[in-house]
Amino acid sequence: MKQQIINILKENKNNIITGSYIASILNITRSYVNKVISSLKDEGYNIANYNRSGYMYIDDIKVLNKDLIYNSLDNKIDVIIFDEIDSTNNYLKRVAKNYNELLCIANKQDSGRGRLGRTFISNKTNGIYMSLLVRPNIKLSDATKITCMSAVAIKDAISDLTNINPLIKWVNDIYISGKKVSGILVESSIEDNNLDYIIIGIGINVYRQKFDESIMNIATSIEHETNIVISRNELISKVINNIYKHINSFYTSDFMNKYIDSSFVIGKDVELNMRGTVIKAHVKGINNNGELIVDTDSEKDKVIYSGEITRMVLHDK
Ligand code: BT5
Repeated sequence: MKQQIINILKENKNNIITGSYIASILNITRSYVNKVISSLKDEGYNIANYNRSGYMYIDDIKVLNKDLIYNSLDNKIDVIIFDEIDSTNNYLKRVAKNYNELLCIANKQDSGRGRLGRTFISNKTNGIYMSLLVRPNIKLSDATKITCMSAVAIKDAISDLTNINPLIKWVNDIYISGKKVSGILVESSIEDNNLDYIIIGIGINVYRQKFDESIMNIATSIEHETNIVISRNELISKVINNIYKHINSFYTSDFMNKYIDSSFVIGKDVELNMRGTVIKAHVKGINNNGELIVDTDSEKDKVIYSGEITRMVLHDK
């Protein structure tokens, strides 16, 4: 029924049509038409309401579309879309044994996860919540670099579609104007000391939205920062294409240089929470393994890897 109503609305694009007109064509009640249209709007369809029961189809730029995504992928992999799921990372873990590669996307996650047991909040239809299952041919010791590689893939895709150049906050956050627009959660499965698979989980705040109180002051969206309404389908395929470009040339790609060049933290004074102990440090750089190099009161050029840090607070200079 959804598709039939979309078809009627699209056939009458730029014209106002009434709920009773749709109801009479499809032999359903007006209130049912109303219900279906509300759920279409919920999926991202832009349908304007006029008076009480007039509708006008505007566009579907905000709607996830599996065919559009698949057709734009350089490397054709299966794509699965859920309207709502616990977590796209969790889903891929559950089905990993049945697939070589798979891209799972959701309009909303009920238990979206961040790192170290933290939560990643989704706002239905207003963001990208997706995970990619891959089995890259890389050394286990290089798996941590996948987070850096993914950050560069996201940052480049956002700059490609907008007029802004996001920065990367070590180790897994993408920032615009000092606020977080995207986070990455990479999880890997190891078998016999080799990488079995990697799940790259990516959350991006795409459209303007009312953020949960807990993140209101730290989060932003691409639309809020640029006033551009981009297509999630286009952004998804660009990010995935960028990831594959780097994975396929992992040992020759320049992603780590780009990661370092786009760093939001180099040169800043920070507070590092090292699993409970807070130390003050000055960030001098990031090395080719993606580790942080800092000066602290007691140690110069201290190398810190991401697993040691539970939180980093920046002090602008
Ligand atoms: C992350 O963790 O930022 C990793 C986020 C990964 C999310 C994706 S969505 C698809 C896939 N499936 C999942 O279940 N997860 C992945 P972390 O660096 O630990 O940051 C978490 C912190 O970011 C929270 O404690 C909040 O402070 C903040 N936060 C939560 N939701 C946010 C949002 N939508 N935008 C900006 N900040 C947010």
